This record gives sequence, C-alpha cells and structure tokens, in this order.
Amino acid sequence: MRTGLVYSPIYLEHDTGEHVENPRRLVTTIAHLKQTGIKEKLVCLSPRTATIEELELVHAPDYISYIRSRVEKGGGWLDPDTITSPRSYEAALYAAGGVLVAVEAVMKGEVDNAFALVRPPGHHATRDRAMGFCIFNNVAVAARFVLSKFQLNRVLIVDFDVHHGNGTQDAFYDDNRVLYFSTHQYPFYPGTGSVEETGVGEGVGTTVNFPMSAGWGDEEYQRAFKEVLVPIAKRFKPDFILVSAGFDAHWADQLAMMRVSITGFAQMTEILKELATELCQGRLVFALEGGYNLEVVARSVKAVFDILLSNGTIDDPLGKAPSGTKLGGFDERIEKIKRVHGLV
Ligand code: OKP
Ligand code: ZN
Repeated sequence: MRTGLVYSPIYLEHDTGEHVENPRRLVTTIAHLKQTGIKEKLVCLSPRTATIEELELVHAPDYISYIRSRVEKGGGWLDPDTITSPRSYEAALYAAGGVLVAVEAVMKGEVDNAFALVRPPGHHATRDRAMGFCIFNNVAVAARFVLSKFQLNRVLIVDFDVHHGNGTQDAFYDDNRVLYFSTHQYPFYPGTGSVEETGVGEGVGTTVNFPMSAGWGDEEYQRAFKEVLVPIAKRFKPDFILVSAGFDAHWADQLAMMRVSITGFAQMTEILKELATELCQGRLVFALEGGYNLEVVARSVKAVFDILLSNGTIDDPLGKAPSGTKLGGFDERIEKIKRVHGLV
C-alpha cells in the first residue's frame, strides 16, 4: 500500500501568533513523523494552490476576492475566532489545493490513500463567510472537485472533528451526491448539527448528524461508526471517501469535553479504511481540521498513518481518558438516529 502525505512549509506562513490554531500544530506533527521514521514510508506530495474556479465550486466569487483584498491590506480578524496575517490568503489557497493534490494522486493511482496536513482548517467556512479558524472549506471544495473532474457520482464526507462542520453541511445540504456524516460535541460551537438536520430537497437524508454529549468517548464513537456510519455508507455506495480529521475530541484537548483516545482515532481510521476498501477501491483522503493539544495531534496523525500502512500496534502513551462516571443517554441517542435515518 502506498500512502501520500501532503505538506509544505507554506502552511506555517498563516501566522496566527499565540492563537490555539497556530503553526506549531504542523511543526510538531512533522517532527514526530520524522522522528518515528514513518515519514520515510510515505509518498511526499507537494501542494498546489486551488484555482479561483475550483474555490468557486463552493465559495462566492465576492467572498474569495474579499479575502484576498483583506489579507493584502495586512490581514486581521475575519470573525471573532479567525485571524489572518499577510500570507494567509496564499496559505489558504494551498490548504484547499493540498486536499486537491491528495485527491488527484489517489484518482490517478499514484497512491492508494493520503493525508493532507494542511492549515488553515476548513469545515466551518461557508459559501460567503469565514468562521471558526476556517477561511476556505478545503474538504467541501475537494468533494465538488472530485465529482466534476473525475466524473464520480457520490462522495462520502466523514467529519470526526469535535466541532460540527456547519460549512460542509451547508454546502451539500440540498446535494444528494455528497453524504455528510458528522460526530461532534453537542450542544457546542458552532451550534448546528442536531439529529433533525437531515438535508433539504434532493438532499434529504444525505446529512447525518451524530451529536455527542460532553463526556462520551471511545465506546460511543465506536458504536456511532459501526452501527450508524457503516450501514449508512453501505447504503450510499460512495465512489470516494473524504475525512475531515480533527483530533480535538481527544480527552486531553483543551477546547472540548469529549473523551476519545489516540487508540480511538486509530479504530475509527480502521473502519474508514475497511469501508473505502469495500465500497470505493480504497479511495480515501484525510484532511486535517482541528486538534489543539500538540502532542495529541502529532501522535494521532502518526496513528492514522500506522493504520493506513498496516503497521501493527498503535502507540498511545497518553492512554484512555482518566476514569469518570459512566455518562448516560447514548442508547436513546443512537436509537433516535437510526430511526431518523431508516436504519431500523
Ligand atoms: C475549529 B475546528 C466561542 C468559541 C468559539 C471556535 C472553535 C473553532 C474550532 N466564540 N471557538 O472545528 O476545530
Ligand atoms: Zn474542531
């Protein structure tokens, strides 16, 4: 198996200072991939910029030029959470383009699967608004791109970042070619992602939200994947799987309150890899979204590669979440989701 890694130091030039979403997230991760020797086993892919036309698959032309001109004037805050520096527009073009390069490499058979280690992240960015550290919706652009450029019929997006990908949901809310499945802490930022949000028009049923209560962890994510994602994916029959991979559902992440472990992320990756093998010739691309504990991000990205490369055991020195009281309500939640999506 050949696995691609998309990365470039251009991503460090989106200079956010001491913001939690900062260049050290990638510096630490790349250092860990080198140190553990796994980087040598990967096919290193250089990102390109997304073209304006490609961005317009998701974003409004006026929004794209607004971002360019705001950043040209030196940058600043685009929303209460999202800061830009003089090179942020360029970095954001490469972030979207990085996922496109990963998708192209998989489609051309140069690699079997890939991980695009990009920033800024993308899943909160809507057609005409930057929010939640996101400027362009990297994964949404890649989904529309693979549909049009490679004439595929259906793309599955799995978003296990702890925050709901409101921008991605929005982009495909009425589009039955893209099934958006998200697990996220709820209620939480950005506020969207209830079970009842299932799509509109042609898109009814192709938005699948799995809201998680604060305190749930590996067992609950595992059941969400096995009992909901797997049957949904088999019914949908995707031609490609894109993953909005955020590692902020980890118990040690400082932004959220979920209790997933690195081993948990590895188990989720294993399920995604099996789904891709069974349903779409292994076509699977991960793109980094959030994750703010530097050690967690570095080790989780490494764990994803260990699964993609079938490297045997997963290194998880941080271990499972420190024990707490068993938090209820999961059985009722999963039953409701199964009912809403016709799985029972
Ligand atoms: C980005 B990604 C209230 C706090 C908002 C924004 C979190 C963005 C997360 N203003 N926090 O999904 O990890
Ligand atoms: Zn997040």
